[in-house]
Amino acid sequence: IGAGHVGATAALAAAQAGVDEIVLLDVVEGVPQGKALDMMQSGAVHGFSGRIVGTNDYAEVCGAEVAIVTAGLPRKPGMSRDDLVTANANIIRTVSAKLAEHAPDCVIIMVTNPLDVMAYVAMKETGFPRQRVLGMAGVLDSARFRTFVALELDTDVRQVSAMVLGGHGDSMVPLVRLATVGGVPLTELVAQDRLERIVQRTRTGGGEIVKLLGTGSAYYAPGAAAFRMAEFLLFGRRTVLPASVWTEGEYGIRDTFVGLPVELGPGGLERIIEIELTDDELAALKKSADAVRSVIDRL
Ligand code: TXD
Repeated sequence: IGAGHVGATAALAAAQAGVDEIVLLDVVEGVPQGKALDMMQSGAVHGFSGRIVGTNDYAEVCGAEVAIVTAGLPRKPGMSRDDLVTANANIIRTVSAKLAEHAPDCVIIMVTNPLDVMAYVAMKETGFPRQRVLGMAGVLDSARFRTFVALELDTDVRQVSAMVLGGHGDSMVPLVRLATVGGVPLTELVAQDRLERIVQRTRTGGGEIVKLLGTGSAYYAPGAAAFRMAEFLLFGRRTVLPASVWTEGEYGIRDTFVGLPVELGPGGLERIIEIELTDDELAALKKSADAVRSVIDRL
C-alpha cells in the first residue's frame, strides 16, 4: 500500500523472489498501474513470471496475506521522523480501516514513518492482535550498521552479523557487543573510537541519505528490508530478526511499539526473545522506548 519509492522497491524484490501475486495500491491514479506494467515487463528480462497489479481500488487486495504499508509522506531535509506524525497518522488510519475490511487476515508490515508510532495507529484502527502488526526498522538499521562495518574492514557484508534494537530514530540501540564478522566478535576487530563512529553513522544513516538526495528519503535498502520480513511470512519460513512490536512487559517495557528481537513465523510474531542485556544496553533500550511512547501519548 503506497506505490512510491519504498513500496515499488519492495514489490520488485517480491517479484524477483518469486512471489506470484502482487498488488501495488496508491491514491494517485495511473502511477501504480504504470509501475505495475513496467515491473511485470521487467520479468521477461529478469526471469520472473508473477502477476503484478497496479490499482487505486482496495477490492484488489482482497484476501491478501501480507500488507507492506508505505503510504504517506517521506522526510524533507532538516525534518525529523516525528515531524511526520500528524499527516501520516491520518493516512494510516484510512489505510488501516480499508485493510481491516478487505484483508482482515493479513499481517501488516508498517514502514511509514514514524514507523513505531504508525504501527500503533494501525493496530488500534484494525483491531488486529499484536501478532499481526509488525514495524520494519531493525532489519534496515542492522543492514546499515553491517554495511558500515564491512566498509570499515573492507570485508564481505554477508559475513557481518549485527542487530539494532530500539525505536527507529536517533535513540536506536546498535548492539555492538553482540556483532560478529565471520563468527569473530566485532570488538576484537575494530578499535573503540572507530566503533563509536560506526554507531553514530548508523543512528543518522537515514538522515545522511535524505540530505544527499535533497528530496525524498532512502528506498533501495528500506524496500529490500520490508520485503525480507514479508518473505518469511509468505514462504512459511521461520526466522529471528529485529522488528518493531507491541510490548506487554518484555524487557520491562510496556504499551509502546519498539524494536526487539523476535521469532517470525507464517502467522506473524511468534515470540519476543528476551536476551540478556547489560545495564547500559537496557537503559538505552528503555530510553528509546520512552521516546516512542511519548509520541504515541501526544497522538
Ligand atoms: O525504516 C523505515 N521504516 C523507513 C520508512 C525507511 C524509508 C522510508 N520510510 C518511510 O516510508 C518514509 O518516511 C515515508 O513515510 C514512507 C514512504 O516513503 P517513500 O520514499 O516510498 O515515499 P513516496 O515515494 O512519497 O511514496 C509514498 C506513496 C506515494 O506514492 C503517495 O501517493 C502514497 O504513498 N499515498 C497513499 N497511498 C495509499 N493511500 C493513501 N491514503 C496514500 N497517501 C499517500
